[in-house]
Amino acid sequence: MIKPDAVADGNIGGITKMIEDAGFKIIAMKYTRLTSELAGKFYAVHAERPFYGELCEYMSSGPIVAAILEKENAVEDFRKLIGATNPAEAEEGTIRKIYAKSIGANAVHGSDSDENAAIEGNFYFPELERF
Ligand code: 3AN
Repeated sequence: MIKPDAVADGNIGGITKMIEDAGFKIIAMKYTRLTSELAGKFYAVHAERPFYGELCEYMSSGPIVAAILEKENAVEDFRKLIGATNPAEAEEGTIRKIYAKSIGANAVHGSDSDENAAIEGNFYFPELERF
């Protein structure tokens, strides 16, 4: 996902270019906006975390871009490309180092496992049978 801060700042193109240049193939992509309720569903695994309410509010604060990406070793390589959750700790050249504003408004989301990638892909693209 390209998060609301990055979409609002006009960074869809820059982030998408970095993703493609890193060898990821975009196999589905959608510009959309979550309601707070849907954001809560997407981030249900974080329901017990202190920042959950803030996270759901933020993720529904503006449009986002959801995409399914394909690559060998995609989960690990994408997390390397996006950098640490907190942009202050993200390595030079990572998407979050370049585009993220804070630990909450951190420009992008990437799935943390193949299993969650399938669940999250299906959340946005239920019409794609392979997910
Ligand atoms: P990541 O997105 O790097 O996998 P997670 O899974 O630890 O990070 O956190 C999920 C999302 O919750 C993050 N993308 C981030 O925007 C938000 N988040 C994490 N920690 C905090 C925090 N301390 N305060 C506000 N938001 C947070």
